[in-house]
Amino acid sequence: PLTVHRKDYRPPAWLVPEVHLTFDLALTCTCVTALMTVRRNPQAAREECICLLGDGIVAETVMVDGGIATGWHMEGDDLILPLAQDDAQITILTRLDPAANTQLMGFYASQGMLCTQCEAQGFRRISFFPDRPDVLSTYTVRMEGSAAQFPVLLSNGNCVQSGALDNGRHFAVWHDPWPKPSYLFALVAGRLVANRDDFTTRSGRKVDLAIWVRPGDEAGTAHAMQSLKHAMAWDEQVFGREYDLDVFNIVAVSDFNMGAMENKGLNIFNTRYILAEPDTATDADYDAIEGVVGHEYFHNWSGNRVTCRDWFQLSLKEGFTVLRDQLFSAAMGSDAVKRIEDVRILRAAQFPEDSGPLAHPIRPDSYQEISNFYTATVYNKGAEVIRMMRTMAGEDAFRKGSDLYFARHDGEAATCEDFISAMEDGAGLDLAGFRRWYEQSGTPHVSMTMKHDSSTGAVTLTFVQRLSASGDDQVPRPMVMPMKIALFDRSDSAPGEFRAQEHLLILDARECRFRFDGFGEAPMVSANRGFSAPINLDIAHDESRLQFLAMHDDDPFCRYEALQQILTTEVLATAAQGADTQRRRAITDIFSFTLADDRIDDLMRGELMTLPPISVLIETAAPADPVALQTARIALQAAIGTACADQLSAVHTRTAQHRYSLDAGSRGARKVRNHALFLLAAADGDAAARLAQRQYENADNMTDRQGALVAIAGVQTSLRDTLLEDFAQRYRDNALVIDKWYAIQAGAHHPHVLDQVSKLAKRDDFSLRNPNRVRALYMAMAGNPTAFHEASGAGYEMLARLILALDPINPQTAARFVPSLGRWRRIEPARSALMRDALKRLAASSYLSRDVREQVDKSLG
Ligand code: B3K
Ligand code: ZN
Repeated sequence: PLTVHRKDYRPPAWLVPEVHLTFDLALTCTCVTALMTVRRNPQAAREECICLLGDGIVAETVMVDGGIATGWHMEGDDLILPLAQDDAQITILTRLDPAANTQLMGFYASQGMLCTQCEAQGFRRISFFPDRPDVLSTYTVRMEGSAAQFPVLLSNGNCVQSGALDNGRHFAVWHDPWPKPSYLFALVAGRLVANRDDFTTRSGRKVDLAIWVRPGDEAGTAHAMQSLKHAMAWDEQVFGREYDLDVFNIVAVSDFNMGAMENKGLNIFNTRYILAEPDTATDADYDAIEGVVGHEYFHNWSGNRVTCRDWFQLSLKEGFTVLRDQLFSAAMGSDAVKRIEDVRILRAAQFPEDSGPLAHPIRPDSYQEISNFYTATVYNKGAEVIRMMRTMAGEDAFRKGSDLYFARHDGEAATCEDFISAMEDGAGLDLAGFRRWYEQSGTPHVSMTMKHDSSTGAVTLTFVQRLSASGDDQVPRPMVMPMKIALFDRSDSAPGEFRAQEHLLILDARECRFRFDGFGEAPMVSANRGFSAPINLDIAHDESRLQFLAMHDDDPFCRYEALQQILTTEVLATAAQGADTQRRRAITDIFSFTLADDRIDDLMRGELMTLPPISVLIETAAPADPVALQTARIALQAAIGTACADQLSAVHTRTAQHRYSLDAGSRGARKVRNHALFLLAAADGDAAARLAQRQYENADNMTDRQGALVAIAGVQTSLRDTLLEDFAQRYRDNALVIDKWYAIQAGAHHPHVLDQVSKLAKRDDFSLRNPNRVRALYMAMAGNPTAFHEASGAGYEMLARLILALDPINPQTAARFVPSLGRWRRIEPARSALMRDALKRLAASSYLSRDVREQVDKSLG
């Protein structure tokens, strides 16, 4: 397989300032005519031919400057065309069958509508083109087709012309004045209805907003529209970024490989990140919609106005845009809870990636298939790296840096290095050593020790980094990172009134030492506050320090973190050598304290009632017995549920009074209510099943109803089948809710879960062609230790069979399932061998896509 290397980047030999596309639309045969104005790039080495990249398409006609072209040839999928002059007009005709496009890349059909997905390399499945992000063109797109079948015709930019044609046909012409790379091209045609609104930018531009959905889905678009308007206002206030077209369209599509796509002026979304009503969407769904709508909107500047020079720079737009959406969601809701959620995702998804065979720097050095690099590392660790710059610079200086970046590179295809330089110049930072974060993979390990001298009152903190070598030079070098700490003086705090001054330390060497004076007694250290650095921080284990912080740290993240550490230690110890009553007692005391603590709101309380995710436990225990960890985790829930039964029941009763709304109080109530139910269910399944049934039946919203169903799905009771069946009937017409129904069953701790997954896969409403449905069933299965890590290896086998069946249909989505098997190094020997066997069987398959091949080879390697 061909490996692409970052160091091989060369500027494009030919530029394409202008593109005119004509689409003659039909579900099984769409005719595309591409007219490109091309020009030699004076900045690049001279090439006699232009290389027009293709993927699975055939050129029916090739013309140059109005005449039939001769002398062109194919090299694999690509069209090589000799050009004598410095300028030319190239016309190429291709014919596509969108209904047969099951990969959902390029131009495809979904439920009777036609749409595109071009990032990263889908445009070359539509037309031959220098399909690379550093070739920027202005696009004019003409679509024509049956007015009955495709009443709505959309593309990027503004609609400049439209009208009726003969034979029930019509047309529309769209023009996007902003030069863009081909990956941002989009087209949608179909029977759609719009929720319309408008937004006036701060300089007075009135923007028409529309969210397009299938008829009947309009009512579900209100929250997405609100989120969009909030995002537009927030980006003006916080980043000084204004929208730059007169229309902004969003279309929701049921068959989509990822969450959404930021095409210029025409975002295309997975329906699951648009549609929400109280009866069908949970509070978490509402939050995800706000986050993704914001994310795609923010790309208009971080991604579209300033785009990427090449795909190695992906984190330039993704890391930055994730940070922007995180800050936006924090501003719209709870700062504290948002930070905790973001770190939990990082730990659960990115840390395992970074310690495994698929680890890569946020700016990778090579790839075989770029689709495999839309990872938690590029996105979430990328966001953490830019967040560190912000922490070191401070908010105001960071804003100066981002302003300079946008001003310097507007209209350009930039690099991560450009971003770092703009931050240095604009924010006044020296990021020389910090650049290592872009070069080095792996989660840094830092250990901290404290010394206290009672005669002088001096406290010394020493931070030591464990260094690893990687990259070109193989010289181990330290990472530079901001470390926020606070020291709590044990002697001078009144109960409930613990306050300490926060310090921002910069760690920039293998070993760093800091001295603080004035402590008669050894203080308690709260370190890496707000998770200021995305690292593993080891501090000599001290129960009393952790217990204190878990109840009193005024940094919400550190309070959560202290409790997570206590719980993790307990689960690991129980899995290895059984429960210990004294440790248990300390934990249930903290839970009891937390349930009664009126200094925090319910949203925060809900975080503190959450046990560490199983993937974090596996990562920490390595080599792990996932089933033993799962059993120990449930046993701990049961112990908490038993010890705190009265308080938990009281919480469950108290929160039943809340009326449904989306405000923090009401959401918080639902959150603690579900967590109370989960803990009670672990303790006493039968009693909790009756409680869950009542919650299910009285629910007037999906958070309550789904919570009840999740609780009961883990209990062996006849009520389980009754409620699951009721849910399926109640929501049979709503695909997104039926996805939840699949996921709840596949994710349940239940002895026959694998049989149930097999049965679900045979249902009529299960299809390998719908990524949401496939993910609902199999991602839930792969994340459920009871199913995936079943001792016989049947779970691994099931996933391998899925990958083989899905690969010829949708390689991008198939490849996403490989990393679960790739975790074998972290698992105990017997299962580890079975996981490797499954990978080996995949590797031996006669047909594998480039997507799956790369992930399988690397996972074994
Ligand atoms: N930029 C798109 C991701 C496209 C992935 C294609 N394999 C979504 C986003 O991050 O906003
Ligand atoms: Zn993005």
